[in-house]
Amino acid sequence: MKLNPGHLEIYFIMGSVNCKKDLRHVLEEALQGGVTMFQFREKGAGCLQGEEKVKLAKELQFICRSFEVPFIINDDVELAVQINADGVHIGQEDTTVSEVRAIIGAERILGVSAHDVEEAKSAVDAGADYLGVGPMYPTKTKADTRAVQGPNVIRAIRHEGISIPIVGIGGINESNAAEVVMAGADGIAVISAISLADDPKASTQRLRKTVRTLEGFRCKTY
Ligand code: 3NM
Repeated sequence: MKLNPGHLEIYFIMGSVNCKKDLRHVLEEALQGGVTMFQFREKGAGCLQGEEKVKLAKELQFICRSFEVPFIINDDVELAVQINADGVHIGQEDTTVSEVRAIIGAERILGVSAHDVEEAKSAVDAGADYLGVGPMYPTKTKADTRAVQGPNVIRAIRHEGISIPIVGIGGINESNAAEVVMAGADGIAVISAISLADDPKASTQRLRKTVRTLEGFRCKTY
């Protein structure tokens, strides 16, 4: 599947440890609310392994397909190829961008986490399709994040002429999503703002409205 910037408006990320309800239902409600891309990120204490992980991945992939929303897998390149996922997201610590591209081919989406201008430039040069930039704000969801960057790092990346799709990530919610988009992001990547919401559908709808409303006002210095 080819990526278009609209896919990144509301990028929902989740694994089995990120929600209190059945995560299949949470995903369905989020998709009904307008999630534009989904990443299966099965990480953290108590996360599923082996066959259980594969089974859950296939179930979530099936749900995403019924909404025609890209299904991306965090880190696990082998699983992505095995179940024919739409793409892979990798961090700076994982296998190199060009190695992953060689394995997944040109047709699959490749996302890379970047924390500063240099990392963004090298990810683009190596063939990333989009960048996840963070953490924008403090987050309780991921323990080993880098220092909080704030939306200005996205502005700095745009000022360097990088034009590929970007999402901000880390601590984004309804009260700060606008700043991230204004800084030049195509959208926002969130875990807890949707996975732990009382009403994932309504939260997604509100987040999407914010991102959409600001579309014409984004920093586009490239
Ligand atoms: N990556 P929440 S922050 C998975 O900075 C992840 O690269 C980050 O969860 C980074 O939306 C993060 O609940 C956690 O804050 C995002």
